[in-house]
Amino acid sequence: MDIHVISIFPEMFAPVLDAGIVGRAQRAGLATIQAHDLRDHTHDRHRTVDDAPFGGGPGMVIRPEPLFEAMDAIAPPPGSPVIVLTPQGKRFDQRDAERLATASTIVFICGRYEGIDERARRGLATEELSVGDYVLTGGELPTMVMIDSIIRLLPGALGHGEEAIADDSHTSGLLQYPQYTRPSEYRGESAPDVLLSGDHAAVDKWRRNQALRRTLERRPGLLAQADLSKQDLKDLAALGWTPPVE
Ligand code: 9D3
Repeated sequence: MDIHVISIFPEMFAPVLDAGIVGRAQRAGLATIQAHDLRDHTHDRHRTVDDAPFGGGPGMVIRPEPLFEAMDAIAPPPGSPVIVLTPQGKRFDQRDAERLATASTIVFICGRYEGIDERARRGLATEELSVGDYVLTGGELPTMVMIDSIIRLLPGALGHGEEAIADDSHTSGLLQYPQYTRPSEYRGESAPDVLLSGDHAAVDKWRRNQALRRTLERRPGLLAQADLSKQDLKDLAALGWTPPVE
């Protein structure tokens, strides 16, 4: 997979993306990540990428020319996802990560200021994505969030111990159950006996029930989409939950 990023802060990316699993995936040849400096696609002495909004108002808007010229230089294969990061975008989720993990080339265009010129957005973007309803200073961190979630899905990106953890599907849309490790008692608090019992069926049952309780408490909206068994529905009913009617 070849990932291109267009940004006025291209130096932000390597320190984050050269570390950990994503760094290892790059070194293994599973993905390349190139951060392009938008200012390299300007023609004036001051390398100006932005200008005041037509019609007035606060802030600055990224001019279309450097964006189009940066895209001409990258020349992604036709049909490649070209993602503009913007607070107005669709909220990125795991399904987007799974879909984008099948692309061969992806371009991320990081907005700053009040956004990018509408003609660049319409002319270049195949989609617009956000990471959530909070205000950041630009699209660089959202881009890194998305790259991280996409690259870990590439075959071979996770080590053997990590593969099982990557099978997020078996948790089927519920929050994770609580985890414990040694020591079995710490500062007066014991790990649940069932986890030390060696009874794998009992452990599975306890974990599933804990996942259901946590999801109900913290993210009840997830339950409507979750893959729930008859037993799950019984357990949830015991906790006072009833399936929403469409
Ligand atoms: C103060 C400026 N705001 C006026 C209504 C709009 C605005 C423009 C640009 C707010 C933030 C930004 C910079 N953010 C992003 O480019 C961004 C972002 C975000 O802020 N939150 C969540 N996801 C994303 S993706 C890109």
